Amino acid sequence: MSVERTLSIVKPDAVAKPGATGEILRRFEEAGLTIVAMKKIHLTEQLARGFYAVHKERPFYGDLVKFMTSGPVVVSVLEGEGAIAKNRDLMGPTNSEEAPAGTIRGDFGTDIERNAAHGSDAPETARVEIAYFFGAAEILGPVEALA
Ligand code: 3AN
Repeated sequence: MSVERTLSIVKPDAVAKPGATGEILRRFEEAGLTIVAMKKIHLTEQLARGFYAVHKERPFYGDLVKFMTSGPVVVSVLEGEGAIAKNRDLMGPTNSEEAPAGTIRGDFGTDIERNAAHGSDAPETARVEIAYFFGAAEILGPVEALA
């Protein structure tokens, strides 16, 4: 396995629960993932539509955009060995109704839409999603990389 970076979003439903953001970030760190970039933002409709553009023909697209713009989110870049799979294991299955207790989606989500967290599903999507939210200078790396 190699060191990877993945994009994480703590979604509006989880951010709205007191203590949930901190607990989710704690789980990432406990699993050996390092937060190399992070910000709390309220997505505009345009940003949310663009992020989920692959789903634009799906029937749930409009509701998903509405949900993702309903409150602030915490977007971060997680780095570590096998970070993409590790993050997805911590999140659990997409549908919170099917996610076991102890997973992020099981503990903090409600259903398939309000599912507490997003994580990139592959190296290529991780690259695209990280670049969607963060410029190179906003991601922790060797100082020389910024020179
Ligand atoms: P994942 O985030 O687990 O990779 P995707 O990429 O299939 O799941 O779906 C992206 C997001 O779209 C999900 N996180 C979920 O919020 C939403 N979504 C997926 N399928 C549905 C559905 N059938 N109804 C409502 N929302 C959905």
